[in-house]
Amino acid sequence: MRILILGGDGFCGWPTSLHLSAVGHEVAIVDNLARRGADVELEAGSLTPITPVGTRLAAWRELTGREIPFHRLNVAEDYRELLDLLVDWQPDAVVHFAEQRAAPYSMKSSWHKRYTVANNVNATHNLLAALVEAQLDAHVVHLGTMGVYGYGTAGVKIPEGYLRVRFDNDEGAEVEQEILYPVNPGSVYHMTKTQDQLMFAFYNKNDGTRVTDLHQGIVWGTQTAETRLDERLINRFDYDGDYGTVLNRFLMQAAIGYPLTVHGTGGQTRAFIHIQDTVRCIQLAIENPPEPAERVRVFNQMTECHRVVDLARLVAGLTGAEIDFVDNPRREAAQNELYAENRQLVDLGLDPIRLADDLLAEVTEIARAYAYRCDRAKIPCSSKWIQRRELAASGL
Ligand code: NAD
Ligand code: USQ
Repeated sequence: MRILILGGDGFCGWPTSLHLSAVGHEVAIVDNLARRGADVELEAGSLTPITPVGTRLAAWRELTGREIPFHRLNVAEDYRELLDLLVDWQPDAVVHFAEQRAAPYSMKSSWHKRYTVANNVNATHNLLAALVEAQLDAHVVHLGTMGVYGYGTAGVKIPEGYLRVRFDNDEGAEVEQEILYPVNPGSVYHMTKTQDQLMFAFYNKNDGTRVTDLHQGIVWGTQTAETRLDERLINRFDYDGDYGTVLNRFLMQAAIGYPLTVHGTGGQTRAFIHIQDTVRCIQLAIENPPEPAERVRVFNQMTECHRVVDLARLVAGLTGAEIDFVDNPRREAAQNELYAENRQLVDLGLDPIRLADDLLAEVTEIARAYAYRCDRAKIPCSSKWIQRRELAASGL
């Protein structure tokens, strides 16, 4: 298949591009390098030494003989270029990673909030409008988030996208319907993902656009079978307070002897998936597209749920690291239960990688190998959900 990867230079997009190319698909990447720009803005780069896009792609060509064309364009702004590319290249599927994905970054200031909304909402809408204008029936595979549901549970597993509800109509008869699961975003970033859902539902209903929305949990790990082939292909490893995610941060903190930064009590429960499973799930979604006129498919792309404090204890047990319970910079429940359904991807053939597998050790080894690149000053989370001025005004 011909597969266009929007955001193909990022943490999930790069290994996905290589994996799809390795299994024989024809792949092209679109990226505006905004993520590399954020490294410059935040003065905090990837722990691993990622090479420039041209070097990455040349290394892949040299190792495998496979070409991956690269198009530098802003999906949220360069509509005409995106449309021309879709018309010229005629992809069978478009994988959409091209959004600002860090919750703390999205809460840093009003500029960051506005940038995240403008970038994410316009990127998704431009893609949908361009597919219609190009009269292209490409399957859109979007990276959404488990965070659209919020992290609560009504005592049942969170279903995959839709909730069956029963209510009495005006005549008193019981009516049953399936609705999109009610959204409950916890940051401006997560809010943009709930808006993406509405756009997919509308274009699917109005234009028959075929969409699979992958509600992904927190991705951990860094390397995949393909990125391991050569150091020039190495994947990024975010550890800073804005882009670093919790388990990779703990593994990296342990590797450099920095106490593990548990926010609050650590009672927050979240869903997780290893990066190797991410690329496999995307392959499964692409190779099993929705039928024409099928409603938006939603898969929960996660393999297990853990409490933050349990992850800290696990890493501390493996490495001897200390745990530091720090004030929580976010506004989130101090503790929650989380159970989520993930049957559809398992039924399609996903064999989940578990935390118990030896990949925790691999991540620790990578973190140790590149520990000299870490700037310890960038580790604390400085982005606060409620700024001091707002906090005083609200009396919280
Ligand atoms: P990332 O920031 O590493 O990659 C995103 C890529 O998209 C970057 O290379 C960036 O330059 C590019 N991009 C952003 N806006 C763009 C635009 N307007 N035009 C062109 N390119 C643009 O993020 P990631 O971790 O790879 O996440 C990819 C997707 O997966 C995101 O949509 C995110 O919401 C979702 N996701 C990520 C995680 C995770 O733990 N990393 C978990 C769940 C969901
Ligand atoms: N946390 C800590 N200590 C840290 C960092 C985080 O205790 O040093 C806590 C946070 O307070 C939060 C939890 O760990 O309760 C998860 O935080 P995170 O930064 O690992 O993940 P999150 O902000 O939820 O975002 C990440 C990705 C995002 C994706 C989301 C999936 O950056 O793109 O959408 O995971 S999910 O969490 O399922 O919504």
